[in-house]
Amino acid sequence: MITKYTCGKPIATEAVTVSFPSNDISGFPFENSLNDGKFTFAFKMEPKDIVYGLGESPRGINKRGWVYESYCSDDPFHTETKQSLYAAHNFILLSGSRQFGIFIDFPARVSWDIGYTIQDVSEITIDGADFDIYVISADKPLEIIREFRKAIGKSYIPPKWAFGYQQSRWSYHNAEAVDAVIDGYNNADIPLDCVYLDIDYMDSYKDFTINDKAFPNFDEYVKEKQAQGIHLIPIIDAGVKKEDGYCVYEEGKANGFFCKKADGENFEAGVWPGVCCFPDFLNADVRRWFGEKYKTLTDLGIDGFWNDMNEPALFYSVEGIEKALDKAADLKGKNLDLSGFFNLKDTFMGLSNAQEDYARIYHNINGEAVNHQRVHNLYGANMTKAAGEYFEREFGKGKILMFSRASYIGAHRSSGIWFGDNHSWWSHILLNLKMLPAANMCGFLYCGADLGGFNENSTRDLVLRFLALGVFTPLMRNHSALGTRDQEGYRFENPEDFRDIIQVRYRLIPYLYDTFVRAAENDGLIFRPLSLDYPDDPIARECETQLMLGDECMIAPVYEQNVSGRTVYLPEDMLFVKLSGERVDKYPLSKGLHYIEVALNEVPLFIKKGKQVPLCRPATRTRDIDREKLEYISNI
Ligand code: MIG
Repeated sequence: MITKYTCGKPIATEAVTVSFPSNDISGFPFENSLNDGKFTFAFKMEPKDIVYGLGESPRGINKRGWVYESYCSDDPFHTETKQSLYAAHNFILLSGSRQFGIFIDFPARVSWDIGYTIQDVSEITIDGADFDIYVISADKPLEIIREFRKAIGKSYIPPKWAFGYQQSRWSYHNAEAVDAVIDGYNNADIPLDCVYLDIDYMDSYKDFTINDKAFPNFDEYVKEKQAQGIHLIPIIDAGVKKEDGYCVYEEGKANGFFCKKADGENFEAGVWPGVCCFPDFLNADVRRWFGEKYKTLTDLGIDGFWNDMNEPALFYSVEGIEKALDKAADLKGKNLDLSGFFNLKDTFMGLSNAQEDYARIYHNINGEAVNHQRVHNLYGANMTKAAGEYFEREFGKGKILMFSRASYIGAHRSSGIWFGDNHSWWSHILLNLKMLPAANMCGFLYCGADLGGFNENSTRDLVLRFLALGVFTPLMRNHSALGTRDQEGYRFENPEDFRDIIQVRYRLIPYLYDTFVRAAENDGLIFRPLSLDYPDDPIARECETQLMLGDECMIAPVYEQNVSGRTVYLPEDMLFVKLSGERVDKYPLSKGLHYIEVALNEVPLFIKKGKQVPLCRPATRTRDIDREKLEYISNI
């Protein structure tokens, strides 16, 4: 059962698609208070209670013992001391001595102190007095999640080829670089379906343009790649370059489609193209206009996109950098003492994603000027909605691949997400794993992290271990940052190890795709914490390094360097399977703790009793997968 409580006049977020009767907030069943325009409520937790949720956020599957903040942030350091990442997924679920789910439909800041200040108390603060809260109750945690998911509408299903292996890098600067990637994979006989185009494919970082020196005859090139079974996936950034004569800028300016400042002038800030204006995605007319811009690329045969920098990320605002430069000019020739120096340094460091800049932005929502800080968490979600609505109108459902960096619940209906700029750190394998069930709870089924790690140099073994988890994530994309070590599979010695891992993915695609579609259709989870399936098993309840996958499997990736395996907990007897290329080794294991050996070219998988998992024949492109020729790994 879902009970909705309303306070004030909430801004419509369209997160919830079912209409529920509104109850006055005075009836809200948790201890609460409304002070200084902020609403706070609290609940007590018993020692064994688990708090799940918050989608793409730092730290564990069990969110207890930390304070999180819903505030979409462009932060490329995903350390455990962070409070927010790129998304605002305001759903939590308490399970244990009692159970309930809570969804806070509020697009500005929410702070979630889940036993940080006081260990057994959760205190949640909503930075405003206009919101809806949905309290969800049911007999079992999984039913609570299903109720919630029913309320927020069906998850996005991408095209089938989006389950193929994808290679990205910032950037493959030109057609030769892209071809070298495809050749590298072809020559090593490693499967591949997509190559990504990062910002450098554009002309001066202008959305919906092509640098035709780097990619001459782009439309023919796209078709040539398609004939090779390769999809090119260009990036689209939120900021639109301010440049006279650039049609997107000119149209946006002429129609008043950009975000404004209080004085009615366009808000301007620097991102990759230099000074940019920002489409007002909170406005339906703007969404329609911007969504149709994608046609420029779909007309050329492009059928996949990733939307970036849509928190929105701001390197500096025009006002901010002027102030900083003035300050520096004032100091010229003066003897800077220590505090003067640090103050100057902080002034420049603080230019990016500055709160005072966000506070300067205004949206036009149905004719009303709304300050950005009130709707911050909807910006990226609505950018993605703009494109999603266009794709659905033009092509129907499920034809175009799209995923976004920033998101809010509701965006899961039109797009997937990726987990942003992680690091080539071993700890980020587990961070990736922990986000999966939480993202699923919030409706985001098509998701994944940058495999191999985005920032800093990766190593061969890290890429292989990361990929062995990525074999199971709907988005299986290797991506890395400018200036870091190359990490495409064929770049390392013995590329056949990469083939062994990625081939396993292709053999599993019929199974993974069906599991995905079933979860999307039934409002279910692809990935579940063990505790949801084995609530009475104390070891399963605390497991943070393994996940249940579909109705059949459990996964347990190796996540440390220089180890030949890991300890795994089986909550029941299972068949342990090592998959490597065409090889399938099976070891029946009993309930309990086991040390399993897993080589760098092997993917560990566990199959429950009474279940079987289909494997198709190996293929190098998804289009070559033959769903009729299946063999089964059976534990019946
Ligand atoms: O400021 O487009 O998260 O995946 O490669 C960095 C360049 C901008 C951030 C994205 C990343 C992408 C990068 N972008």
